[in-house]
Amino acid sequence: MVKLIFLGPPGAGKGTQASRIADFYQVPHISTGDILRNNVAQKSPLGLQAKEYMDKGELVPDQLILDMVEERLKQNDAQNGWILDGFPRNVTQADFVEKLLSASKNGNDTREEKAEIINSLMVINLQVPDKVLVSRLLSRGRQDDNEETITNRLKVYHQQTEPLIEFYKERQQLVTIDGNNSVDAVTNYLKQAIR
Ligand code: B4P
Repeated sequence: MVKLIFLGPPGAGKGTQASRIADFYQVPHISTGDILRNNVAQKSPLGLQAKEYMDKGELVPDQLILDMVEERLKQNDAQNGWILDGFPRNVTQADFVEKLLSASKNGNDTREEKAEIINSLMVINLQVPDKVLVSRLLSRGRQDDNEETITNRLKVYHQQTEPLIEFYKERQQLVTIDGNNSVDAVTNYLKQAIR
């Protein structure tokens, strides 16, 4: 069963690659950024709260994100694997994923079974230098792709998300891929790396 997390700074190509790999393995591509942007477009209560954080390049508060992800992972299409793109983005969110994964379906799983479920997770760290990220994002031009917001998103990434590299390295779940290559080349590296 494919259970993948795409980790990486803003503009590393998480969305681009997660969508290709999800098509390849026929599993849902769950992007917290996309779900949030849909909510913003629909002016839902979640969207109205999330917008101010996204516009500033801040992380949306955990409580809003955790409920949203838990709901999404309960849906039928997510029962046989998934790709999480842009989630987790801090240690609280990573702890939450681990808790969700180890939660037993019937309460009877042995310790070994739980460990196996957690071990089935693979985390892809897409590495791209900051300078390249800024130029990619400026040329994409989404609402949150202006210089001030990009600078803050990178700062937030280095402070809050980058520590997850160590978190997943310790758990031997991390695979680092050089994302500073053509889109097709990165997809090929990923297909080779995913077991
Ligand atoms: P996201 O939607 O996750 O966006 P991102 O990190 O900026 O982009 P990504 O890495 O997916 O880049 P992409 O493939 O599109 O987050 C947006 C905001 O939502 C956050 O700032 C935050 O406020 C909020 N949020 C989301 N998840 C959250 C969470 N879990 N907790 C709290 N808040 C959360 O690629 C970028 C550009 O590069 C594209 O134009 C693409 O075409 C280009 N590109 C990609 N790969 C390339 C390559 N190999 N070569 C050249 N260009 C490439």
